[in-house]
Amino acid sequence: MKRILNFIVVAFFMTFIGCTSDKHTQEEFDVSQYSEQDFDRLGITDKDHLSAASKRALKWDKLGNEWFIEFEVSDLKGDLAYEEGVVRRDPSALLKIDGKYYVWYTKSTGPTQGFAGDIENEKVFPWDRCDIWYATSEDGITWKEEGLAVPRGPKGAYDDRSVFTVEVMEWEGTYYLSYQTVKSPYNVRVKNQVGLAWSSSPNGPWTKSEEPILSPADNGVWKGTDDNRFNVIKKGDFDSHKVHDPCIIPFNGKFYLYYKGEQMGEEITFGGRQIRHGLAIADNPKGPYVKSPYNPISNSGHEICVWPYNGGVASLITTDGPEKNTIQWSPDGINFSIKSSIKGAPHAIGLNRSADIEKEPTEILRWGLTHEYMNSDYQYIRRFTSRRVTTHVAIGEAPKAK
Ligand code: AAL
Repeated sequence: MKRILNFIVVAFFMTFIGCTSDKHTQEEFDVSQYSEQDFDRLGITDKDHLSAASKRALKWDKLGNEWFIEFEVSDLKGDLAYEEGVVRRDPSALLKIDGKYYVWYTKSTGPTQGFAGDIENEKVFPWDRCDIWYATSEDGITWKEEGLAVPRGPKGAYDDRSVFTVEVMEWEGTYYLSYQTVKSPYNVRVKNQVGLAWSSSPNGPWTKSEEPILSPADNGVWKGTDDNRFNVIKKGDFDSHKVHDPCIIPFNGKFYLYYKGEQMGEEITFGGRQIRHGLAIADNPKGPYVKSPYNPISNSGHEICVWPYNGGVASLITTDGPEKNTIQWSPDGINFSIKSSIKGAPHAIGLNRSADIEKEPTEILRWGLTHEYMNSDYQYIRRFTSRRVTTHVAIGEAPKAK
């Protein structure tokens, strides 16, 4: 008897839950806020049976296509053309100063040996044993390498092994370079930090911060003492191993430092490497930068590519994670949502900060710099252009009447 009673109670609850959840999803979606024209344009004729896809389509902000673009990549000329034996990669944003474009980038020479050999004397990555160099151009195509901007620090300093992957910001007449730093020895488990340098001229001289302005979270626990980054007892925050790709932009009266986090015990999951983006905010360009409690602010992406747009911040998400190859926007610089998907974007983009950014959402992406792998030893800087996709007509077909 007791068993029968139990069965009736469970069955009742199941039916109840089933009904309410169905009712709930129907109720949640208010069709009255959409016009007949919206339904017609989306090809939805049965409003009582809306699929999840139809609901998403109806909720889409605006049925425009101004966030959708395609990219092309081409060679640069002059000193930034590919050079045998030289690594030039991860270009910063471009600043236009007195009629010339300026770019900063990672530079080193020689091949990469990796971690298996003599890490004290060899190069473990193409971005190991690097310094930050800069170049100028009048047209963005032919570049002149001007020289060293920020070198590695002296032995024992937090940046004594490599300084690389730089971004630039100009604020009230001062130029700020933020970049990754590694202290020797460059083993697999070494933590990567972020440094800052500033100058009143884009040509330097640069003053470096005495301490890093951002460091990995300290709450992961390695397992064992082997130099293996996959073996952990506890992974810790999304940025427990490395803070990378710093990019500072002035936003809402503060300074927003976006960065890529790498986690201890990284796995391949959720559409790629466990790469997420974080944010740290400061009142002054030199910091202190405080990590946002909302981190991570993206579960996808790789190199940071962010720009202010329409009172918020836009972000191009590439390479890793379930939302790779999308452009996203957030009204507050923290809560991003997808605006478009793209076929695939150039990596490590250096944005043209002199673009008329409010003209349209992707105006800043009309052209800029990127890097490409000639091979695993050598990378070089190239140019990208992008265009909006506005028509799809067959040869000889008349376009839509205006
Ligand atoms: C890049 C960046 C960081 C990584 C490496 C060099 O494109 O994400 O800089 O450390 O690859």
